[in-house]
Amino acid sequence: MKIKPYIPNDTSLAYSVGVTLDRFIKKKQDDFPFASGELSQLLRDIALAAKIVNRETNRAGLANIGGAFGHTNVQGEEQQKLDVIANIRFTRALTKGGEVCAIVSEEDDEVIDLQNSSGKYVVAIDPLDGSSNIDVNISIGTIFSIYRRVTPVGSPIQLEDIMQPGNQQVAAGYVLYGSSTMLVYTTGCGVNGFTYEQSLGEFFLSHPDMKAPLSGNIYSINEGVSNTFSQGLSDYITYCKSKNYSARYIGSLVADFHRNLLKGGIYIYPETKKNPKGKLRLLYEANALAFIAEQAGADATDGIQRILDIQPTSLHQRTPLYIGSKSMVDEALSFISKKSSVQENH
Ligand code: P6P
Repeated sequence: MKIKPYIPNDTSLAYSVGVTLDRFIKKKQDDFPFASGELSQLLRDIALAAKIVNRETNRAGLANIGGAFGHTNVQGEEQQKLDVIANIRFTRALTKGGEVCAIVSEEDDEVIDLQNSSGKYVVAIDPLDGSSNIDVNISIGTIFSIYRRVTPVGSPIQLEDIMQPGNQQVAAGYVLYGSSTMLVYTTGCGVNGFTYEQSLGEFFLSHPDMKAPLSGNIYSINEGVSNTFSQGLSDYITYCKSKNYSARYIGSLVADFHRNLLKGGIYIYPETKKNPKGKLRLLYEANALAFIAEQAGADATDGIQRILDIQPTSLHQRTPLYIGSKSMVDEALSFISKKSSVQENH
């Protein structure tokens, strides 16, 4: 019998479609000798829900699932229909996957206890951030953090399983439903981005080992409320203008964060009169993006301390957020701390 050697690089007839998310997760799992596969399964469950939410955001205008749901969430924000749908999709996928014991969601007032005490993991999620942009076809996103529960598997979940600082995350990521749909995540060994190929229903590795530029010339902030900025922050914005930086603010955190991660830049949501503790939520927005930022060589702070070191005290607590290229975050902090120290001395 003649055996013909396989020629792996024969792309003359059929180009390689690349590395699927599933294959990447499996390979990375093999890199951890003691990995048991539960986290891998959890990541697959999130990817499945992302594919479904992607389909629904793409057809929102056609399927009468755009617009307001008619309720307000615990944040006092008007829920969009897709907020509710996305929340159902991710909660259902994580429940059926069997790896999760509890979920903290922007869309639910209380912790969702999945009654699965054998689940090792806790997920904090913003199922659809920026959803007010859905009806005007601007990019929106999902943001998620994954923690290992700290109480014994098999026992009822406790608050300490939920209120963990961001430096305890085992994984974090976001899905960007934009001109293309991407899933970007980290498990603490760098950041990798996957682009969704609709025709095959698969995420393919498109941005391996993502690294943020150390600096940049893009600043993202809502200057419409600049009259309530601290003097230090106002001085920093003036500095950005003096350097001819570009102002880019989409009003969708995941979209602004993703662009700044690739091109270099800083996103700032400070304390404002309307949001005296900042607008963004620590558990399911700031922590996940801060983990990704630091894994990509960038920075994330609340203006005083590292986001990942903040000990949560309440489920939906908010935090000021300065996140992006390291040197730009340092620059911003230098203006803020200078002014605050001057004010303290008066
Ligand atoms: P503002 C969306 O509601 C969000 O949470 C982020 O995605 C976005 O960056 C920010 O709020 C926009 O808030 O107050 O500038 O409209």
